[in-house]
Amino acid sequence: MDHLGWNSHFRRRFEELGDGLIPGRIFREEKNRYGVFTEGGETAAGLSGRLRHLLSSVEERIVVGDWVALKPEHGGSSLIEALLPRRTSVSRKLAGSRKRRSGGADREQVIAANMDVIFIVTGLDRDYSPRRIERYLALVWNSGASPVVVLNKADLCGDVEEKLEEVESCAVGVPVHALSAREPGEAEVLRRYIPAGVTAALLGSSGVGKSTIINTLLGFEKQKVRNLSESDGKGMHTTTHRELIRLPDGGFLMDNPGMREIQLWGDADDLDSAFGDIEKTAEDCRFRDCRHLAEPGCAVRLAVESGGLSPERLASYHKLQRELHYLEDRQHKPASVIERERWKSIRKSTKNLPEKKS
Ligand SMILES: Nc1nc2c(ncn2[C@@H]2O[C@H](COP(=O)(O)OP(=O)(O)OP(=O)(O)O)[C@@H](O)[C@H]2O)c(=O)[nH]1
Ligand SMILES: [Mg+2]
Ligand SMILES: [Zn+2]
Repeated sequence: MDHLGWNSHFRRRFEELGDGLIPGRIFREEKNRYGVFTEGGETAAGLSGRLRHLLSSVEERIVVGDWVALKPEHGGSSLIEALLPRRTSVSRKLAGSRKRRSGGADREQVIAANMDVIFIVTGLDRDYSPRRIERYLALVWNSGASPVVVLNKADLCGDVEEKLEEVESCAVGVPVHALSAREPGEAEVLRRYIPAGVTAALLGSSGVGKSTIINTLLGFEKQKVRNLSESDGKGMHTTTHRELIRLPDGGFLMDNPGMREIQLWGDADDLDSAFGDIEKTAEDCRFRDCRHLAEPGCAVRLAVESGGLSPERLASYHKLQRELHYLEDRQHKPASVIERERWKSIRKSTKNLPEKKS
């Protein structure tokens, strides 16, 4: 099962569970029915009553990419009895609503689990925005996966080199590729990030070409792609489901519906990774806790004045920092603690499953 992304991390956790279970990986989710890859092939599965109860009490759900433990049932389908701890997870913030039972608090929504690589896809047409790329980068650093920036639709852009340089300066240390997804020869550079055993997700606004990238790498039209005639259909999502797609001789690529807005869920450390250049410059600020606003001896603002750092990038940093500080106040527990606590009760619950009749 190594080609599915199975490794010693998941195996160890799986072995802590009760008997009679088999491991599987979620590749599709549709209204509480799941498509799962197992060693023996694909199976359809639903949640066991226990697990549904357990997950709803911690406001968690199973998502595409998750590793689970299944109990095979008569007739070929299975019940999901446990969710294995995630190695990485992509989360965004669902704004609290007063109408919700949660009492108006913001909530975390996990949209993908156990991704190794995340392609942040932007179009080099009207979609292009370095500020949005920065938000995506903060989101990806928070997930634990490695980001790769894809500037698609290079054929529609007159100054690709300039854009590449601009993005490289705000995505420090992150690979950036400009290409046209419809050209097989150009999309090819992405394949090296998705060898067998690796799982990658494509994130970006609607219409940037995520599904096109998948089709080109596959060599056939598996995913529905927006028609040219509809290409002005604002707010229209062509892809409506999250799904893992296997590349021949390679790993998995997850297609996603376009994201309308990126609300961050994370902490200040993720921001530091996304703004490594600012953090580095900040080492020369006079005050250790300099916020780079109006403090004397601020090296970051000096860099802006001397043209070494763009004022927009600093503004973006401040804006994201405000959002994250706000979130940190509201989060009671770090994600790792929640993951640990959930695992404890999941593991316990599989120990007293009814004995399998043989
Ligand atoms: N000119 C040009 N058009 C492209 C390129 N890549 C994709 N497109 C077009 O852009 C449109 C949108 O592509 P999709 O692949 O459907 O975009 P998506 O990101 O999957 O969109 P959603 O599924 O709605 O999130 C289609 O008409 C594609 O043919 C490219 O490199 N150059
Ligand atoms: Mg799509
Ligand atoms: Zn400073």
